[in-house]
Amino acid sequence: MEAIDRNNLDKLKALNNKFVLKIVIEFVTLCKPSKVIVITDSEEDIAYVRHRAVELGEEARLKLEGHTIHYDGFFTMANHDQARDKGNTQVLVPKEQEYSYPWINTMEREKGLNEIMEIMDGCMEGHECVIRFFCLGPKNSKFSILALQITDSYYVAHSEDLLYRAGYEEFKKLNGSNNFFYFIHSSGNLFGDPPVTKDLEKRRIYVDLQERRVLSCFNQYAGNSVGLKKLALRLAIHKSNNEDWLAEHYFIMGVHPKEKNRTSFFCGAFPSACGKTSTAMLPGQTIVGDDIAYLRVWDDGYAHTVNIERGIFGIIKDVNAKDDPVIFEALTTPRETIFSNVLVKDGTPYWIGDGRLIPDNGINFSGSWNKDKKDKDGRVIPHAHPNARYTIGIEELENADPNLHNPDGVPIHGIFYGGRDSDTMPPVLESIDWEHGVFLGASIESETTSATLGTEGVRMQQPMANLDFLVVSLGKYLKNHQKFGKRLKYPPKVFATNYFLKNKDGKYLNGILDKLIWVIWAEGRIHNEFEAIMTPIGYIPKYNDLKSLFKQYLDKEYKQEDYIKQFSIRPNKLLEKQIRIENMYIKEKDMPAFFWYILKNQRGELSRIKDKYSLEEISPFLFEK
Ligand code: OXD
Ligand code: MN
Repeated sequence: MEAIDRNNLDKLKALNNKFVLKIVIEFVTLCKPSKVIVITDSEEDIAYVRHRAVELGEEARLKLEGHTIHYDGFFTMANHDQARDKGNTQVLVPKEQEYSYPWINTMEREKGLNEIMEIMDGCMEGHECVIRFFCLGPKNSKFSILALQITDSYYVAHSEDLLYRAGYEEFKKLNGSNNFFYFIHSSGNLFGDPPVTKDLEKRRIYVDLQERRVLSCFNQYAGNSVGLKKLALRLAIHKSNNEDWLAEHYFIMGVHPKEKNRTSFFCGAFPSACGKTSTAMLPGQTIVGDDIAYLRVWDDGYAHTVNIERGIFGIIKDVNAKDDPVIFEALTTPRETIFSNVLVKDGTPYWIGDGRLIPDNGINFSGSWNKDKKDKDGRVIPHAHPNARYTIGIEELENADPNLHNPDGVPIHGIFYGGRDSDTMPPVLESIDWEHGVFLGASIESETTSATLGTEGVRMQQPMANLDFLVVSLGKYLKNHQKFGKRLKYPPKVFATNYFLKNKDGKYLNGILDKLIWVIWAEGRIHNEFEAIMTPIGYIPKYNDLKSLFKQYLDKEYKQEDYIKQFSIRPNKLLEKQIRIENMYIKEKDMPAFFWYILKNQRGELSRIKDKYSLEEISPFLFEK
């Protein structure tokens, strides 16, 4: 270990943890970096990370103070490192389990480890390797899990400072135990200026449940490289499903209805790029988290939750002064912010849908760019990538909720499940009870987006928007949800939302800010303030309540004809959906019985109303008693 000097070694030794030392020795020996830098929680060490990210060219300074730009690898619009790589993400399992999870990429552990260790042999040659310590969740909290990150990317290390709580001092409190997750990441061979991953064909993300670690190499995109984000979510799902809590792809927000002097807390799961961050950021509300939450049964009878992060790695598309005023303001004023994969001209970042005039040329994720630029396959290169991102601390935002670091988390009153669904589900729907809520979450469908590699616009099942990260069988996962709710005296009310319903001409039936109304209506339902209409798929709002909420919150006249279009029940579309859901879940071996019971009942009810009305769309008024 000549790569580590005395000072850095002392920092490691001060932790008094032989497991940390063993991991560092194993991976430094394998990856062969030229130097090892250990980062503590000190201001000086953290400033060093920020400084090196720029000095090494992984980030470049922009015009506004604190703003930097980072680029991930790009060859063509179809071959790049600008999104999560689901295909090369594998869960390593014992041989006999390899084919038992129909929805999860699994690989035999020994085989996977041999393969990735070979790829990682020497992958950090000529690079510095940074050792980082973080705390997933607030400090001194029952929820939290410590995490060790080893990476040769200062961009990854810097992003983690914005996104997670420092944990070097917390590691000391472990008293030598191995009760932590760990992540090894390398960008692999780099080329160009800025330096990006060259050999994308060697990109691998292997989740080793047995050792509570994830090995990730030959990539830079944060969804693949930042261990504490989606890689830790996978480890947490494994742990929580073998214990008695939940690890979810949830935002957490405080909802503050006007003139009521109260706050209700909601979680929400939406597949990537389906309105998750913008729901958590709705004007007038507060944000606790926008991506990942741990939930526990609390002794006040509620489920409590914490944001395991303290920052946002958000999609920067259609963020403009009108539709996303809070984020737009934060991103256009000086503060520590990393932009990735956007267009830069004269030190100013531009992204898709920012409401500004797009410059004709500049630097973007494809290098030097002009508006006619095409890739090798003849595909037009947009000025910014549709999955371009910003990384920022939540406390930088004026709507940060004061409970962000509360070790007890916040009580959850409601949960939203939403997808990108152009023709099936109404904009908001309330479940009948907890189990029906689990069913609603389990039956989210969504059209694919640019947040993952592959074709966009394909309808996919997205249970709890967590399928990409599942490492246990869906049946086990749903049973864990069911049991969790049963243990609560006050289970949250569950709502399904759909912001993407379209008319026959492909035009959206809702305005971007209308989601505020669905959220406020749901909050009112928690407090028994609105009546609702029972339909075969759950409760929907009454027209008059929405009409006054639209007026009060958006100063908008909500027309009855719009309500009818949005909230009509579509029996044929819904019956088709039921078949798709059945086809998916039938492949699972250990499904909970309640799921099939609800599916069967709904199918019966939908067939009944289909025969009764013989209509493609049944007006909500026909369900009103
Ligand atoms: C994300 C994602 O970045 O889910 O949050 O892809
Ligand atoms: Mn996410």
